[in-house]
Amino acid sequence: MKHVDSAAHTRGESIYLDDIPLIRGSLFGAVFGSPLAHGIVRRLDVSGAEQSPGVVRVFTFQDVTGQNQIGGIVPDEPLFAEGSVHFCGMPMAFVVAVSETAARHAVGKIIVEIEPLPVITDPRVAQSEGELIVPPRTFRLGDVDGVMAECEHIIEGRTDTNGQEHLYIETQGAYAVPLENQTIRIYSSTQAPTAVQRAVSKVTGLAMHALDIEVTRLGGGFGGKEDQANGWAALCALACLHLKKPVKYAMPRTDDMVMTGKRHPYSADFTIGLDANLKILGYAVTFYQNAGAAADLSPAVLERTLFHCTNSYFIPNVRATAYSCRTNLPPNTAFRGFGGPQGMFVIEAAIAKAAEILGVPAALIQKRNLQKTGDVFPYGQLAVSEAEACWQKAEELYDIEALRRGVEEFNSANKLFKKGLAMMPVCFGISFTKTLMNQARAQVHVYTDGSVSVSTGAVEMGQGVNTKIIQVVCAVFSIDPALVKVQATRTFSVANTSPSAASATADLNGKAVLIACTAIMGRLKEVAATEPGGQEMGWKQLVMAAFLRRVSLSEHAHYATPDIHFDAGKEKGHPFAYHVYGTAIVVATLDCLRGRYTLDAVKVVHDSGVSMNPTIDRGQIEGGIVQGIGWMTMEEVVYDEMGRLRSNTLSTYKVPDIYSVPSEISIDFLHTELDNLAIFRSKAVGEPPLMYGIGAYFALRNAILAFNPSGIIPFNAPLTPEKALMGLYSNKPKHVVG
Ligand code: LUZ
Ligand code: MOS
Repeated sequence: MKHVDSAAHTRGESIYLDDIPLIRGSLFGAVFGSPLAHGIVRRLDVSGAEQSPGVVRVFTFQDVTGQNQIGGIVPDEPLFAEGSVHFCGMPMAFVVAVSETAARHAVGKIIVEIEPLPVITDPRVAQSEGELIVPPRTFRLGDVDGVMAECEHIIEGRTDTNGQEHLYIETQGAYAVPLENQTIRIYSSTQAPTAVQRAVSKVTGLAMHALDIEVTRLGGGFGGKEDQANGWAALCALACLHLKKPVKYAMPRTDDMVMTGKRHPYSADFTIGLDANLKILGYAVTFYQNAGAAADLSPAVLERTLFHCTNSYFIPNVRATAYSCRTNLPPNTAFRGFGGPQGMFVIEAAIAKAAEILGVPAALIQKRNLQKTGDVFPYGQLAVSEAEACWQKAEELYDIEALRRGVEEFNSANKLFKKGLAMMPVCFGISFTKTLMNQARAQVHVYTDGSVSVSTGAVEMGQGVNTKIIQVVCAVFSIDPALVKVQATRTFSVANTSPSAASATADLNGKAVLIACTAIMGRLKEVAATEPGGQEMGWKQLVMAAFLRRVSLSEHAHYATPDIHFDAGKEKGHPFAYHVYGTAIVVATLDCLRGRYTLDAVKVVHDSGVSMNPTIDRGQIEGGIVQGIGWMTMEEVVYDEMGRLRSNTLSTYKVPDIYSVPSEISIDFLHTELDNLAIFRSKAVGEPPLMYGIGAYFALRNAILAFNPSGIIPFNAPLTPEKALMGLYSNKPKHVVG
């Protein structure tokens, strides 16, 4: 089935926040953000803004009617700076005016005096000064220290991965509309309507039942709107409550880039121990997560880094410690993969370094250590593993040996261009790591004309979840998709929802829809069995017959993932419903004079279970790969030592465009019939493919080493053309041409 939005998207008719027709009298907000990354506020003078033309009112922390607090996991994030500032761009005031232009103009008239305090941007510095968001955590398996004594090879190293700007096409924003009796409807560009509802409730003091959060769709989220849509909605709601007028704030791109957090940069130290047969016996790793100035989702992201620190490999002895470090950057947040990619990069770097030192292909070490069914993860869950199946299918399908020979032949025939090849296996756990979040609800109405309306907690953000939900309905009712409509996601229709995140949205909400539809279908079957001529009735007739007999045509159902649990005290359990596996082969060509590169091919075998929509899943995989390549090779978030974002526009922050897409992306599905907890056994597909992009870093690294075998290339991503050039000419190669 085609993506239900494809026609409207193509015609430009789909409704995003900025397309909602405004109510007459609507007002517009603009945020004044802190110019300094850390300091004590000595003076905040908004009088100039108040007198600016068109301004209705300027809000600060003093106007908060509830609590000045939007922290989700840890209450450590004021909505408005109060007394001190902790990152550049931290909201200090919200100007509301009759037009966007008037509001933005007035922001420039606000005067602040801030007494500067020392700025920390490096997570290692924060850790050494005891600036931690939460206490460190350690996952343990076996006895790492003991086993290292038995290892033939012990290799140590350090890695650094940078952040990543979400760059959803639609920026953050909200539009708050007053209803009667202190009730507010908020249109929000959020992945988590309930999170917005909770945050607004806390800030305004209104009960959750007075806050209807509505989301039709997002122009992209990628995790950036899992937690960070809350603040803007709270600002609009607060102003709406005070002024009794609709208030809208859709962020200008630069505000969005400056004020919102990104993927967490990580620094890490590793020690990997191998025996003479290249079996990895032990792996010790310490992660330093750059959390930014407040917790946001950092503790959960940190946890997923630990869960994925061994990627697709079975390692019998592991010690992984992770620090969530408080710095003076905007609070970093969820981003596709949610800490998993950062953890996987380190084990891949450890394997690559071991391979380089031992003079063997990294693929040999990777292959020899792939996890098997029954192997235990460091957190205690037993694997039902497709790691070897994906790798083997990739070997057969794409003839890796021929590809490798092709690369070698190219490299011996060419001096100034070199190719590199890397394998990138992936294993990603599906479920929110917080067990309680793995629940969902759905409301299904069948109308007397036979049309069906579905509401769930799922937010459509381009990923195709509404299409999959329609497929679930059609499968149960055996009806045409044209009869089914998925409604906007609303907190008044479906309550207490988890964010659309963790790749689990179609599974959780789809299963709730399945339960609801199955219940309605059960009642309809009973009507068909007992009504004269019932067996011959078509869908519409049957629905009408049921209505006439006063049988309920509506259902509200609940689903909670069974069998999952995790004990954070012991750091052991069974947190994931299942894992998604895959293997990618990445080939890159490097221009050794300029450091520029192109990706020749990404060839993937992806474990999809039984894909319920191969077209949508393919789209998710292609997008994930390109986004992963962007993170690894070109997107460079730059903060200066004062904590100011230097890469704050699209001229200074390079994202993949059509020209950076690999010349070839081949996707083959590993079709597995094993029973699992995925909806219709169609495994989750949102996040896992991003990590194939990690292979691009290692393919490029291999190309650099083909040119300069003694090149020094820190494990520092993104490997931009500038860094590639430094690697190519590092350590004074003897054979430099020229
Ligand atoms: N959000 C969350 C997530 O709260 N918990 C998770 O485990 C998760 N995983 C991926 C993306 N968002
Ligand atoms: Mo996401 S990082 O699953 O919102």
